[in-house]
Amino acid sequence: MKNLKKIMLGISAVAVASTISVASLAEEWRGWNIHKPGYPNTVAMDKFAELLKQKTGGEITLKMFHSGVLGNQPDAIEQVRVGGLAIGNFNLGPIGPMAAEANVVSLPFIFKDMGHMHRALDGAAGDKISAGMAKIGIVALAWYDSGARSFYNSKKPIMKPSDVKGLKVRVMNNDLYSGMISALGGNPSPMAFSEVFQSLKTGVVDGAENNWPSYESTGHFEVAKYYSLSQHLIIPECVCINDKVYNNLSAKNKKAVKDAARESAELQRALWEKRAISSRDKVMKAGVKFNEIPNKQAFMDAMKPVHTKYLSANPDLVPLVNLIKNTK
Ligand code: GTR
Repeated sequence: MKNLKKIMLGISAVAVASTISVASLAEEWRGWNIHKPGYPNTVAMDKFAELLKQKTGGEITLKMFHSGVLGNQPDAIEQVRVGGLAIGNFNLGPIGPMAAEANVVSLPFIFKDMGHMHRALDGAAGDKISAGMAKIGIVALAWYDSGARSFYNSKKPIMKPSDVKGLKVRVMNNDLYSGMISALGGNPSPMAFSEVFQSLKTGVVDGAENNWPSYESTGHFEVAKYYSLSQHLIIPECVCINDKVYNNLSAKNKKAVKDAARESAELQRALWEKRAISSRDKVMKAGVKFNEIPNKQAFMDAMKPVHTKYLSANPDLVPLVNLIKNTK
């Protein structure tokens, strides 16, 4: 009996020792994503997790939490900063208030189109934005697409800036967006993404702004049927990792993580292109009242004070803004 006890103790000691050694070899990360299953970002982040495991030979695994179940975006960004979460797929909009360089992408109409945004992000401006994010403890591994954001609401088509007058418009948490709505004479209402559907439905807000895929995936098109193609913001998104988690990796695993993120971004961009079209088709079929904006310059002019105010408060960002504007 005594011997059996000794044997059992021996076995459990071995078991404990092997668990410890496995645990210290393998890292298990948690990742945040706001979107639902099937959304391009969700599919791409799952692919990222799969590639990560493959490329690190199982040394790193990532458990993705989708649909915003781990909380709203500003809180999740904070969690990645402090290391409560390792990774997130974030829109640069809510990162902007924490990282000045990242905020320049939230100046309305700063990018002419998606191509311009890609060239700027993949070039010197992207490096400066990444450096700004690194200062707050976040490493941008790759950039995802998020299309162009346009206005939608439950009241009327928006054709000219004054049509926004008096409308309550939901925006993401960033003073630049509140300033943008105020500049048009509307009432900005900063609010978490998850609350927008109910707020549109009950009239807490009249409208919001987003790209086709988010307008569709959230069901906002069912409760705010006027979509007006203002395309006032083209905001990139990132696959972002906590800096300490990243910097503690071996050179080999750092490369594996970056490669996995970049490959997932290629997939995300390809899926995005298709989804932007299928989402638009779906909401049109569902009876959305769509309109183009006859004179976009009028919106650019009306939003100019947002640029002026921001750049006079942050003169050190003028060169970065010019770098973006001059990116061919
Ligand atoms: C989506 C974006 C999300 C979130 C959302 C919002 O287009 O992918 O990360 O920022 O918009 O409006 O809150």
